[in-house]
Amino acid sequence: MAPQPTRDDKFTFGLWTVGWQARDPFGDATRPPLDPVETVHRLAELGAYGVTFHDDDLIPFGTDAPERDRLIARFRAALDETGLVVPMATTNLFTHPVFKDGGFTSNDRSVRRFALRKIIRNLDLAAELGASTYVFWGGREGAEVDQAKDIRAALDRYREGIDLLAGYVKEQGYGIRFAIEPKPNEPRGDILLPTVGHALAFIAELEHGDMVGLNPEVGHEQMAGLNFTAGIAQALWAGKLFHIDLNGQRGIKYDQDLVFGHGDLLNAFSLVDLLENGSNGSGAYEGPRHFDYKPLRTEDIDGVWASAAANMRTYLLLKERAAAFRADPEVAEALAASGVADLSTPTIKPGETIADLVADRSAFEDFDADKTAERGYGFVRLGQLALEHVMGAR
Ligand code: GLT
Ligand code: MN
Ligand code: MN
Repeated sequence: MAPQPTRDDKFTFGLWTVGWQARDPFGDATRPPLDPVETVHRLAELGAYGVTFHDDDLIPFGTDAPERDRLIARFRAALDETGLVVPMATTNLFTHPVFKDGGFTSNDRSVRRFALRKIIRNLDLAAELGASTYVFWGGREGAEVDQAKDIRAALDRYREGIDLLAGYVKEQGYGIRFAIEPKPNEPRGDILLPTVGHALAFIAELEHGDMVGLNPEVGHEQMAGLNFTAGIAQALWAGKLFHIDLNGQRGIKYDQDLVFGHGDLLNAFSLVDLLENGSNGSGAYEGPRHFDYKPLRTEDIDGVWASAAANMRTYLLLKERAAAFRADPEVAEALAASGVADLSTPTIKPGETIADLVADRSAFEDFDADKTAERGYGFVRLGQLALEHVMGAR
């Protein structure tokens, strides 16, 4: 029986995902534009929970005020009719040529001031529409030439901008938190805050770091050759997984934005297992499951909606597989044999001091390193059990 998505699954999509007309650096659009109102209706029919947008996805750059109001009103009406929510919004600081050297970190101060104003306007709209997360993806914040960008000054300006906006959100009393989305490169040769780790370190330097977390994307970490599930685990550990962009990527190459699971399927499995079962059998992440993918350029409009459904179906199938994995007694036995739960025991006993440790002969003088090294950890067995569950062989 095919799992059917429901609102409770909290699946969300960006207007720019299904709405991507498939223009790429080598070719023209292969699909007509999609009306955001139609997108809302189609996503609702497919069982999605919400929709997200950049300012310019909803209101084309340069639209005058009355037309802006009209576009917002009809979008709002579609949300009301369908019950879809807007849990997240973001700013387009990358399409217009004015942002060719970045928004927050352009060498041109007037561009930086314009970027802040553009964000503030859309933050107000995001709050009006009830969004609780505001994403910052800095695709143009970077450089190709080492001498062209003073990275430390750029980070100063990035911090200045994020702190200024965070202060504004607090002042206005908006129930919004910020989520920074790392990416190593593309469109810039090198992008600032390239990975989850860099972004976490940046957040630690902020004045308003308490309301700033992450929106990691599967493909972006994988473009850097990193393990996405491990990165998500560290974001959770830091209390900073505010949002997530799910998609697929096949190795270190350009950003593919494939359907979720259409890449490293085993890592997608461990990711869903972590999100759904990560905290002692209950979910480690309660936020939206946001798909940030691009329907392949080869697809027509039917293929677009089929690919949207595929993201949700893959997630639900992996969720089923993860539940089966966790319920399998052989898995429980293999986990125990591997000592996975033993890592939760603190290395130092309660009340033990460093002097006690130094006095403990069994920890060093009498410790038989060679004997202890004979232990096999059985990790391959665990990996094989995971793989067999993914394949539906167990
Ligand atoms: C852009 C990018 C995505 C970001 C979006 C948010 S825009 O499509 O490729 O990864 O999440 O700005
Ligand atoms: Mn991407
Ligand atoms: Mn993304």
